[in-house]
Amino acid sequence: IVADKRKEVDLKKTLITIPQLEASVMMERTSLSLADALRKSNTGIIAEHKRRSPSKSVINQNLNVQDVAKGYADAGVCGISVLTDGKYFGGSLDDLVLARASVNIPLLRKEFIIDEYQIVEARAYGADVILLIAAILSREEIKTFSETAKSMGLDVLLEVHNEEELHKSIMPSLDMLGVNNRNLKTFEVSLDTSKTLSEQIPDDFVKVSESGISSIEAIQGLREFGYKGFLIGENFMKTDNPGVGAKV
Ligand code: IGP
Repeated sequence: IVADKRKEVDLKKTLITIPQLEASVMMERTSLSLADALRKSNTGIIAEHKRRSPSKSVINQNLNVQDVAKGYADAGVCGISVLTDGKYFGGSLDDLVLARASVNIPLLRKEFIIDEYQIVEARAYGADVILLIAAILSREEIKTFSETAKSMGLDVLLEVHNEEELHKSIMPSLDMLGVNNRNLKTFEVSLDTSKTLSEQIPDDFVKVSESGISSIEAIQGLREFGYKGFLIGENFMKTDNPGVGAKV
């Protein structure tokens, strides 16, 4: 994936430069904080727009992103995660722009970020939050990328899957720490991943549990371990009306 992204970004840089992205009127928009929304919420749902995935192939190809985003917002979720990766998840930056045009709640650009260019792009296409994945970044990269994002008014969600990634990543420029319950190599999902790692996450970060969450009971169980945010995709997207499942 990282090699694909490298190629994709290098090509994009020749088509639209960073100064061109920075000239977008979207850059002047006041961004919305997902971390704040989660701190204030007593539900904590972050609902994801996800057409397909490497682990499950097709999830739902029949819906339009505006309807999905509106359905999620009407359900009262704290934020929406929009997959922008095309090759593996069938998403695009168009999805992000269309979601932005449809709702006024925090939007997370769900992407494999390996270059600062993608952070400027996230802001220019209407995102409020970026995801950084510890498994594909060095500590130095996490530091530069998160500081760049903060300087542009974006929140940062850092994703880890194990103790080593967590310890490598902890730094003040992160807002939220997400534990991915899905092992990105084997696709196996276990909510115990979140539960085991929770005590090692310092209290100043908003804790988010990601993937494989499919019931209220699961959410309640995770809350007992200090989680305030719950990133849910497939469980909502596999239905005809994702907003109904997201109702809180
Ligand atoms: C959502 P699920 O199991 O509810 O569809 O998972 C989200 O956590 C998952 O899509 C995800 C992801 C990622 C996708 C978590 N981290 C990194 C792509 C890249």
